[in-house]
Amino acid sequence: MGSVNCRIAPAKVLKEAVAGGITMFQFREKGTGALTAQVKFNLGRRLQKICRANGVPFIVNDDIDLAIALDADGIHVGQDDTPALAIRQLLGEDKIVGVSAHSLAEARQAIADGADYLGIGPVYPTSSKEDAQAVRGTSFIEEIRNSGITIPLVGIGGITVHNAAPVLAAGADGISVISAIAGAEDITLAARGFVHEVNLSGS
Ligand code: 3NM
Repeated sequence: MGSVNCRIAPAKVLKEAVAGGITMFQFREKGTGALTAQVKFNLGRRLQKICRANGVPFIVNDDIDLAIALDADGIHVGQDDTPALAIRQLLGEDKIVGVSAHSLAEARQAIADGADYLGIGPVYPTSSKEDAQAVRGTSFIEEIRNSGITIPLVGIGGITVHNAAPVLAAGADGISVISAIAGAEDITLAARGFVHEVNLSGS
C-alpha cells in the first residue's frame, strides 16, 4: 500500500495490519496524489521501521533507487518496470525480488530472470490499480501452478476475506491485498481474517 490507499495515517494502518498478523509489507506509493522525492523517502523509512520492529519483510514497489537508499528487504516490479534480471544483478542474491506476471510466458521469464516469487493477477476486479489488466480469475493461478512452477505465488487484485479461499485453493501460496486491509473499518480484524483464511487453506 501507499499513502493514497489509506483513510488514516499510513503508519497507523501498517501498525494495525501488523497487529493482525500480516507476513510481508510492500510500500507501493503510486497513483494520483502519490508522494514523491524526500516525502516519499521519509514515509518509506517510517514504514520500514515499523516492519523492522516487528520482523516483517519490507519490500519496495518499482522504485529501485528507493529500495537501495532504504536498504529494503527487496523490490517488486511489474512488466513495465526495470526488468527483473537487471534488478537481480544490481541487488545481488540476498534481496527478495518479486515480479507481477499476467501470462505463463511472463511467469517463466521472471523466474529465468531470478524472481523469488510471482504476483499473479488481477484475480478479481480492482479499483486500486489505475492500469490494471483484464481480470484473470482463479483459473490463471491454477494454470501457473500446474505448469510446474514451484516458486511462491501470491494472488492479487480485488481479493477480500470472502473470496480469498478459492485463490488459495487454486494454488496460491499467499494473498496480496491493498484495499481490503488498508481501507477496512477495522484493519487489525481484516488482516487477521486473511491470516485465518491462509491457515485454513494449509498454504
Ligand atoms: N497489482 P486491491 S492488481 C497492485 O494484477 C496491483 O498485478 C495488480 O489492490 C496486478 O487489493 C493490484 O485493493 C491492486 O484490489 C490490488
